[in-house]
Amino acid sequence: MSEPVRTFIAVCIPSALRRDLEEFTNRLRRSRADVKWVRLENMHLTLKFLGNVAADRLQPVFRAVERAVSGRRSFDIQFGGCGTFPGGGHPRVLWVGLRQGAESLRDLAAAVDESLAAEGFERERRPFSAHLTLGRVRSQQGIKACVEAMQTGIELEPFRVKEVTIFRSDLHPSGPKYTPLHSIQLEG
Ligand code: 2AM
Repeated sequence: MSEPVRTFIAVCIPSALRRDLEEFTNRLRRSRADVKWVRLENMHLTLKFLGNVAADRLQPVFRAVERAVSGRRSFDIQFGGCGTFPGGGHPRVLWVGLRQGAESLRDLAAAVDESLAAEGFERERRPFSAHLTLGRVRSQQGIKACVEAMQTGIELEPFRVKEVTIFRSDLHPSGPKYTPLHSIQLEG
């Protein structure tokens, strides 16, 4: 039996935008909050997290995502605004939201979830909330200043979502390594 593969499905972000996001992160870093910041190469928009998938189930995952994506058109996304999970006190996740394209992304995530559920994968129970994780809070040390710094907000150029990618995630002490396994193009 081969090792299971930690798997998730996501939209990739153009490298120029990831650089802009990193610049914003660098401003937040100055608060010296105890946050594990997402590395530039790891920034993405998650559509669905599957966790461990048996290696022989990967092909059915690819086919299910293909069915979900098939016939859907590419769409524009624009980042804007920041927030935390949970909102209010004791944030655990710091994120950038969408000012454009959130509904299209939600529809796409719902289609992917639905298609994978038909293959026997567990349905997402939480409502989809479009976000790009910038950092994960380790302790609340310095977090207030960091969240305050986030209030300046961020507004980036829009970009077109043209494909959906299935990634494997390998966890290492130095941080996760994400490897694209299969990409599926949206139409037009
Ligand atoms: P996040 O951006 O909201 O943190 C790879 O781990 C991706 O899968 C992350 O971007 C993460 O989303 C998402 N994900 C969703 N649920 C997860 C879970 N239970 N464990 C790890 N990652 C999860």
